[in-house]
Amino acid sequence: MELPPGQRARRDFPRFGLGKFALRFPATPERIRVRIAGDVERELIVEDRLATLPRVDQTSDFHCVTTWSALEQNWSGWRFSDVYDQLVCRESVPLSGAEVVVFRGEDGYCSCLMLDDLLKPDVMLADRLNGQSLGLEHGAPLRLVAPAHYGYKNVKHLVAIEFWRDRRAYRFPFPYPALMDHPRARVAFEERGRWIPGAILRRLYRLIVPFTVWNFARALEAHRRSQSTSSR
Ligand SMILES: Nc1nc2c(c(=O)[nH]1)N[C@H]1C(S)=C(S)[C@@H](COP(=O)(O)O)O[C@H]1N2
Ligand SMILES: [Mo]
Repeated sequence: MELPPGQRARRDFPRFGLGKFALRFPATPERIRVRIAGDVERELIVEDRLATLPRVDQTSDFHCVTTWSALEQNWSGWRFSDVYDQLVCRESVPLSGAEVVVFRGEDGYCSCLMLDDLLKPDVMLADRLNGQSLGLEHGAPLRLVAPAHYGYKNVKHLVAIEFWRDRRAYRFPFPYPALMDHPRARVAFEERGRWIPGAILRRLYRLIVPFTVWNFARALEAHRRSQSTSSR
C-alpha cells in the first residue's frame, strides 16, 4: 500500500502532540459539551443532542506531520457536515462568510480549518476509536477526525467550535511559531507547514518522534497514577 509523501507506517497509535500539552488532561473526559460560537447569531451548547444525528463509522489512516502514520483506524461518531447542517446552521446560524473554523480542546490546544475542507464526507466528530471510547490518549470525550489533513488539525478533547469571518480571530497555540501551521495542511500535498517545503520539514520533524512519544506516554502514566491516589 502506498503511503502519502514522506510518511512511514507505525504499528501502534501513540498519544502525541506539542510538548506543552503533554501534561494537560480534560477534567470531564466522560461528558461531551461543545460550545458553538464566533461570528454566529446565537451561541449554542451541544451535549446529548449529538446523539440525535445519525451515527457513522469510518476506517481511515491517521497521519502526523512528524511523519508517522497509524493505518486503518476505525472511528465512530458523527459527520461534521451533519452537525453543521442540522445543529449549527439551524440553531446557531453562522453569519455569511463565517468560514474560518477554529477547534479548541480542553487542554488549551487549538487549530483551524476552512469550512469547505470540513464539509467533506470523511470529516467526523468522533467519540469512539476501534470499538472503545476514545480514552485520554486519543481525545476523550470528543475529537475532530479529518484524515486528509495532518494530525495537528485533528483537535482532541473538544470544548468549542468557532466560526469566524476573519482569520485574525485565530492564533496557533503560543509559543509555537505560525510556520508550523499550514492553513490547510493536506497530507496528499505534503503541506506540513508554511514557507518551508514539506520535504525539508519532514527531515527535522522525524527527529523528534521518539522523544515525543516517550514524553506523552510518561505524562499519561503520571496522570493515571495521580488520579488513582486522589480517588482513594
Ligand atoms: N487537544 C489536543 N489536540 C491535539 C493535540 C494536542 O496536544 N491537544 N495534538 C495534535 C497532534 S500534533 C497530533 S499528531 C494528534 C495526535 O493524536 P493522538 O494523540 O490521538 O495520536 O492530536 C492533535 N490534536
Ligand atoms: Mo502531530
